[in-house]
Amino acid sequence: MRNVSFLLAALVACACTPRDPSVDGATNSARADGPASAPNIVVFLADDLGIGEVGAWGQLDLATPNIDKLASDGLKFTEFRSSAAVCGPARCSLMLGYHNGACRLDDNDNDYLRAGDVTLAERLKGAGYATGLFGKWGLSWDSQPESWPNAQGFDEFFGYRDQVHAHNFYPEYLMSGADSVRTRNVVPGANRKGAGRATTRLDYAPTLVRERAFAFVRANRAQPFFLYWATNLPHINNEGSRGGEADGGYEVERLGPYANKPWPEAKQSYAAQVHLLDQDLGALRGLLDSLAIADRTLIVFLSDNGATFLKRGSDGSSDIVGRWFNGTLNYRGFKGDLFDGGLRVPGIAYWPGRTTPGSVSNVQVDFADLHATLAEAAGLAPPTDIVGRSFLPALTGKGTLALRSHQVWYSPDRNQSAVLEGRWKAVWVRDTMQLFDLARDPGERTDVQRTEPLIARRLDSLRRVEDRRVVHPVEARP
Ligand SMILES: [Ca+2]
Repeated sequence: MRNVSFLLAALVACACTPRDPSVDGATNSARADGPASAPNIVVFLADDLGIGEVGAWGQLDLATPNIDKLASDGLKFTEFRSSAAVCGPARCSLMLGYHNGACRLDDNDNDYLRAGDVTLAERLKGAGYATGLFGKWGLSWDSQPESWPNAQGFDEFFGYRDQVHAHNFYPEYLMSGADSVRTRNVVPGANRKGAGRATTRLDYAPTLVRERAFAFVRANRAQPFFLYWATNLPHINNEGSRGGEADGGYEVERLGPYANKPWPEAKQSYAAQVHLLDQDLGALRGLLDSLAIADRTLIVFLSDNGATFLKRGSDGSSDIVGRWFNGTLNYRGFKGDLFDGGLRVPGIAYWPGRTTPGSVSNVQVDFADLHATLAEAAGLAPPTDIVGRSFLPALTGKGTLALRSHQVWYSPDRNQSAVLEGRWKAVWVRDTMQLFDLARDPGERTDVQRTEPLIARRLDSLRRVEDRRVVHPVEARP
C-alpha cells in the first residue's frame, strides 16, 4: 500500500511538472478571477531614441508632448536601462527574460529564437491574452520558421521580421504573419533582406504598421490583449544614408513642425521622425480612450538602446546624431557601448488607478525585469526560471520589491562587458576593468579601482559567475 501511495504521489508530481512553462505555468498560476480582470498590456518600444531626446527628461528643441503626458500621467523611471546596447539582444531580453549574454542573441542577428524558448508573448497567451506584434521583430532567421513571430507566441504579426529590413521606411514589402505583402514602393537594388533606398515612395511603413496595430486593438477590445508595438522610428535607414541624400537616411513624408528650423535637413528629418513616434503614442492613447478601455490598459514606453552614434551629415559634416539633441544626456558613450550612454533609456509606465500620476522611481531595472513584471501584471506568478525579477511593486506601491542584486551586460561586438550593483558600475573593455561610482560620477569618467579594491573584486567575481551563463562565449568567436 505504501508503494502504491508513493507511486501515486510520483504520478501526480509528474503530471504537475510543467513541461512547457508557456502553457502549464500560465494556467497553473493564473489569477483565480481569470483574465477578465487582467489589464491590457502595451509595450511601445522606440528604436534608437535617446533618453535626452524626450521632453520629460529635459529636451527643449524636440517636442514630445505625448510621451511627456504619459510620464506625467504615470511613473517615470530614472534608472531604466536597456538589456543591451543594440536592437536585437535588447529585444531578446524582453522576450526571454535573460540578460543579453544568456539570451539567444547577444548581438544583432548572431542567433535566432528556438521552439523551446518561452517568450513573453507565449506567457501572456497562456494567461488568455490576444497577442500582437507590430513593427520590428529582429529575433529570427528567415531560414528558421520556429523563430518567426507567429511561432513565438504572437497571434498576429505585421511589420519587419528582419531588423535590417526595418532600416527601410519605404520597403517594397512588409510581413503579415508568414506572408510577404507588397507595397507600392520601389527600391532599386534592394538587398535580399529588403533593405535599400526607395525611389518610388508611396507607402510609409510606420503608417501601415500603425493601422494594423489599431485594427488589432479594435478587434480585441473586449478581451485582454498584449500589444507589442515595436516601431522602427526614429532609427536611421542605414542603406538609405549612404548616397549622401539630404535627409541623411531619416525618411519621413514631411518635416512637419521642423520644416522651418535652421537645421540641416538630416537633423530636421530626424526631429520629424521623433515627432511621428510621439504622434503615434498619442493616437494610440486616443484610440484606447475612444474604445473606453484606457482605464484597464497598462502602457510601458521605452527605447531599445541609447542614442545613436551614426555619423551622418548631408553637408559633409561628421555629426554624431546622438549629439544633435544631446540624446545621451551627457552619459558616456552611445548606442553600442556598455557605458550608460548606450544603456540608459527613457522608461515610463502608466496603469490607470495603479501607478501614481507624476511619480518617479529610481529602481535599477532592465528589459529582463520588465518581462517578469508584465507576466505578474497579467496575473501570472512571477517567473523564477529567468534572470529578470518583477518590479511590479514599484508600479502599484503594493507588495515588497525583490530586485536583482546586480545587472550584467555583454557586447561581443565591442568586446565590452559591464556589471551594475547599486551605485557601483564596472565596465570591461576587452579584459581591462574600469570601476565607477555612479553616485558621484554618473558620467563614468573616473576609475576608482585603486581606492575601492574590495568593490572592484566583488564586481569582478559577479561577472565571472554570470560568464558561465553566456551563450556565445567571447573565446569561441572567430
Ligand atoms: Ca535600436
